[in-house]
Amino acid sequence: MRVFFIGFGQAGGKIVDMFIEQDRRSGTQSFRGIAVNTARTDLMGLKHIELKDRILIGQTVVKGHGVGTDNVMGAKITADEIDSIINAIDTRGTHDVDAFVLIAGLGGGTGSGGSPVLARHLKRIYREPVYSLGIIPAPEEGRLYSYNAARSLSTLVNESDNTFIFDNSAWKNEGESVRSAYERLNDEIVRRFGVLFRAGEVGKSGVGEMVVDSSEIINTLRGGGITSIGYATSEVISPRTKQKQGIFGGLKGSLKKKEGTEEVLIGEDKSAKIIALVRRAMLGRLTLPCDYSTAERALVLMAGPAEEMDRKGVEKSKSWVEENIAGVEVRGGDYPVDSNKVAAVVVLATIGDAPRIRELLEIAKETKEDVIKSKERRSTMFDEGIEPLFD
Ligand SMILES: Nc1nc2c(ncn2[C@@H]2O[C@H](COP(=O)(O)OP(=O)(O)OP(=O)(O)O)[C@@H](O)[C@H]2O)c(=O)[nH]1
Ligand SMILES: [Mg+2]
Repeated sequence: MRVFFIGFGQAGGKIVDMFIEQDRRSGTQSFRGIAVNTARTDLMGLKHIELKDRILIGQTVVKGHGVGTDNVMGAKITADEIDSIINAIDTRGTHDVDAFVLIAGLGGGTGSGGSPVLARHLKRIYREPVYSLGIIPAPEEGRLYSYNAARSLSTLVNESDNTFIFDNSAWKNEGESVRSAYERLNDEIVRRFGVLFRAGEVGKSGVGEMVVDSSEIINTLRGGGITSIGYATSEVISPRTKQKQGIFGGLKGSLKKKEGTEEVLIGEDKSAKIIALVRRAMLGRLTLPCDYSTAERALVLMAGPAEEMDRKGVEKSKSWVEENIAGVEVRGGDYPVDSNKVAAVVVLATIGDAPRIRELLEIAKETKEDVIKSKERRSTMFDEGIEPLFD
């Protein structure tokens, strides 16, 4: 799908920078991206987003030094300078875009406050869906970050067509600080969402067995609310590689390769392998740990060498996912990429329960006692009455 990314704040900018790099490397040219920030040094630190696509806002207020975790100020600056942000987006071209994706760390000031404001305006102006990818802070970052994230999130979910969540605390290792883990976490984010967002684009590796186009992604996300993503990969020994290596001749269809504790089969066991991979993706660590059985819709995506793709495998995986989620709408497909791995992504759309979201909202409620009821909500998860960032 053709995605226009907007990285808001430092985390958002860095992640969009990586998506742009990934897109250049893969040669699909399906991504376009800009970074918006109140801090000049953060923008200067980016590597792949062109200089003209790095937009500094709030210069008259904070002189390029950032808003220092004040997300109300982040929201205000964004609202005041919304015309120049929209203008920058327009200038980059939006006619061939399938969706906008806003990315921000929700615990700070700029991205946390600014992304819901921008989502609201983009939705008013463009017909294409506006999705957000919100990164939620780990508890160790402190209550202020959780409070910021909870307020931003409830507003963001209302303003976006769907909100993907990545939970930093679920992804950092025991004993590792969140900060030192950023690079690794960003890599995990871009790998997963890269498989999802590149779906439907025809690369140099050709078309899939069961083509999935952007409308299927859009329909999966139609319910709004919060969405979590599962991902798993396995190595392949493709016939091509075998020939090249010249040592596996004659074993086609029965060759096995050990990957971790799992035996990976090729040849006639293609569909069994795909089902196993999809199960691992959905039952493993999700971007937002949640009860998958509460998901309203799902999308199963496979990416890998063309000879590894299998329609039956995708169909069977879809049925398995359908048996395990609340809703009955499960879509699926595959697309070839030039890789020595097969990747499966399971999109669990519009989930009904996630412990970390509840916890975040609880912290925010305790932190702010004079809570007011938010007027309009899409997600039942926000029935806790957290004060929104703006009305
Ligand atoms: N996964 C990940 N999370 C990050 C990264 N950088 C920051 N975060 C998270 O995002 C939150 C917000 O941080 P920033 O993106 O630096 O904040 P900002 O939007 O620039 O806002 P201000 O600096 O306060 O103006 C932090 O509390 C972290 O939870 C990163 O590189 N990767
Ligand atoms: Mg910053």
